[in-house]
Amino acid sequence: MVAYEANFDGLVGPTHHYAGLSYGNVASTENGAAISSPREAALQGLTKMKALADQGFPQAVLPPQERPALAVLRAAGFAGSDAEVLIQAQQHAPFLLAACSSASAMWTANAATVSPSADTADGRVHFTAANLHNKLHRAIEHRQTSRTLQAIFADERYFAHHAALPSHAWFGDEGAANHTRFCAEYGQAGVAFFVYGQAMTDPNAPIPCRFPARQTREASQAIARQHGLAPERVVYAQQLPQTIDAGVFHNDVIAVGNRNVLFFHQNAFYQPQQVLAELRQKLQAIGSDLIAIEVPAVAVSVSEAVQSYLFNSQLLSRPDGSMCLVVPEECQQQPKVWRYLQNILNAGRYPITELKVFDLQQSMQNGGGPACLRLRVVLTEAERAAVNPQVWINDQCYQQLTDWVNRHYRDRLCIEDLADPTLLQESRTALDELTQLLALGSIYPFQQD
Ligand code: SUG
Repeated sequence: MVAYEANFDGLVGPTHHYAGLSYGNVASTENGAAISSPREAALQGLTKMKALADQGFPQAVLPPQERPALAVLRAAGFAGSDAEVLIQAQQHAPFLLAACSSASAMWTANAATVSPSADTADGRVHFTAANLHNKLHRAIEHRQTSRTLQAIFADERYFAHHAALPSHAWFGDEGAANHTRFCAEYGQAGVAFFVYGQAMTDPNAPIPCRFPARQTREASQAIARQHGLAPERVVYAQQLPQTIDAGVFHNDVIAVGNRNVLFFHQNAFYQPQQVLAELRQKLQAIGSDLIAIEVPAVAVSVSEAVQSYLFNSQLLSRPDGSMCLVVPEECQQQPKVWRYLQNILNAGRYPITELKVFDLQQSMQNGGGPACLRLRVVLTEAERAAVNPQVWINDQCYQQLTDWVNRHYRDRLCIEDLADPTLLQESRTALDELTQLLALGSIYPFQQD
């Protein structure tokens, strides 16, 4: 069956701001007091989507969530009119207000784990919304994420949706950011590679001591089971705990894979030889040879990888089999990283033949690079035809969304603005119009989550 990979990028929401909400994510902590530009953030994301769509890569968009999340503030005991709730929250629980206002759903690599139909027992594309249990501002995303995914991938003949795993540390799940699918051809059975930070049932396995491990092995195993993946085509690997402590809060900050290529840092995995051997063997069983591009720590240190987001790149296949690496501008600004990338291109023995550089600074300052901003969904022609057609990025959709952003988004936002009731109103008006532009139906039950 012929299939291809489509990228569903998150559209940055109108409340995008910096609040240092993600302990363990270095950029988030460092920029906790910075002033944001929601408009610029959304336009930067749209520019990437349009450029990749223009190059022939299937590209779609996922809408933002309603923020501030008034229902969560009310659940925390704030009462009265919306304006009163916002003001009280700002006075008594500013961190909570910031968390409830985060536009973090933009990082759709964390929206869900997706298994293509070629890999699942019932031959449907399976989605499990990520519970994002480790961070409050992210743990409030999954209900809306499920509604959104169900509205876009609605046809039950092709798509199966699973609610997020139970919200408990045992099942900490961060979605596709810790999941890579390897294959020979997108439409053929592939190998699912799940990378976790902590195994709750293995007291002898090492754990990070400074920052939290967000993904558990138990969560990954539960997803593999409910998606009906064949155990002989699944590999579990632990992240090296020291890299989590160095700011690698998701595997996609230290490794990226596509088809039979794994581009990764020497310090990405615990017991890397075993991990690579199992991957190699399971890929061989499906008729594919793993190409492992390992970046040594002497060439690029973990800290340089975290600063530049070298591995938070998108590795995209062209029809001729060559690949293009989509990197953030920060890679160009880091001489060692840039040199390393040139060496890869010049080596002539890797499938990566082109680099595409994007300015994603607004997202990067919160620890979100090109790969964080997209959810990969492998689709056959029939499945593609069953996707809500309005979400595909083309000239018209891009123009409409750009106009929409320019009409509704603020140019500047700081923490103090989050209690402004007009921001809530602007946000609701914008989302209401967006549901019409993207023909999504009533996916936002304002205030009910
Ligand atoms: O969960 N940052 C996000 C970044 C997510 C990146 N995604 C992937 N690597 N796939 C996070 O840490 C920062 C929000 C703030 O501090 O305002 C934040 O949520």
